[in-house]
Amino acid sequence: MVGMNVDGLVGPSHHYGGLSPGNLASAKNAWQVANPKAAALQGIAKMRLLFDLGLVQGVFPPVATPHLSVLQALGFTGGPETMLRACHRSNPRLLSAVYSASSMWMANSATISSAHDTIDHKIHVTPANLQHSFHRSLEVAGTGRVLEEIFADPEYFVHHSPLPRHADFADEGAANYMRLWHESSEAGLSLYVYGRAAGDSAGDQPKIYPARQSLAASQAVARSHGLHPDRRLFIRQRPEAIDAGAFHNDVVAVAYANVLLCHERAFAEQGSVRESVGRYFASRETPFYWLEVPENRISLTLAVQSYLFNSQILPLADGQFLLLAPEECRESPLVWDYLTELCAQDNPIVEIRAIDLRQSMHNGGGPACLRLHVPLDREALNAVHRGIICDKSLLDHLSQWIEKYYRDRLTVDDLADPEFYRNVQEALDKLSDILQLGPIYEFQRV
Ligand code: SUG
Repeated sequence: MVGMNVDGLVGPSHHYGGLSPGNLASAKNAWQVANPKAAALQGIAKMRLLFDLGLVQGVFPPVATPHLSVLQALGFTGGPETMLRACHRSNPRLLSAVYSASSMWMANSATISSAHDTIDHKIHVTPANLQHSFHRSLEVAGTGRVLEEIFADPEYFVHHSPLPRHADFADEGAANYMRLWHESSEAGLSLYVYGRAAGDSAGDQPKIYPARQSLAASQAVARSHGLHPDRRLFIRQRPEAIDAGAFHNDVVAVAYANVLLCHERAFAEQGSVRESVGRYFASRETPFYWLEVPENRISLTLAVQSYLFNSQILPLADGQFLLLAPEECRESPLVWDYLTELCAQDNPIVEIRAIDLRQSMHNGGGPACLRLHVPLDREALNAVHRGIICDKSLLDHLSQWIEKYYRDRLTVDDLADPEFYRNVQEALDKLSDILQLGPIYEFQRV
């Protein structure tokens, strides 16, 4: 199993719209000045780091913004520039939503199941419906189209439609999905984490912020992917964690191979989750590391501020792992000391590094949010569209493209600028060439 990470390229319209209630960073930075150029270059630096580590790294183009068809559907008329100006005057929040660059957070784009876990031995892909937030729901069609284009070979990949768009089936993709496995066996254990379920009592639900992922959605994804029933678990996220700002599971837990690093208050029935996972690995006589961070060392509040659990766990040689944490973890002595201790203990994590992703972090997106992990072996990897697989030359090319087209200052008000609109289209048109993807954008087809 080689596995690959696909990172969302930050789009040229990256800005701070304050569009995500329950996401504390998004609310705090609402309407601040963003720097799309720095945001995109920070993303490239992360991809470069993984490539330099010898890992397979892919890049995923941003969904085209603005979503003009949405403005039309909402009654705006005239040419693009007229509609954008009118929308800015009457409803700037809507303008922010149709221009949101939120497709960068690839962890939310889809849930992908390994061919080693599915009954037909194919890799199954379901784009998340992201129906919880309006601006994110606009990503779905564009993302799904490109996923089909990149993972096109039916010999290896099966694509499903997003789940029906209703709160009962609210799906936020791999941000609430973890796969555990051990190198000695190809099969894995799938953990689906949800925030709410039909028939919930008041005590099951968070009191301040909304729970996004529904149990019915997670069950539907597992069912349609044909996951072996004895190798999946549905786990309730702790409502208290959601109220502390963990709007996705990947803000309080991260897993890779046979390591699960989580906060003490990540899951509602934490003890029984630990037991079930432990039993799974014990029955296969393979080692498993449950690394639980106690509240008295790092509070839920600090976990959300530092985004410690949004780190990426990456394989090094000899079965050892590197933890790639956001820079905010290094800035907190409590968090950094804890991580340093963790590295010295008996577990496969032997190194920590911090990375500056501040532009994305200010909208609530850390290292793990920016990537979608795709479990695949060498043969399936050979079937992936080559144009998106990073090497030095592609990363250099993308950096030059960003330098040329991206602004270093963008506010919600700037989104009404007609020149900005033309500039974004030109940039995206060029990007589809760089990634050898053909006309993936609607505006390229009309
Ligand atoms: O859905 N932020 C995203 C952040 C997603 C992070 N992803 C994971 N945890 N996997 C969200 O809340 C903010 C956009 C704005 O406010 O402009 C936003 O959509």
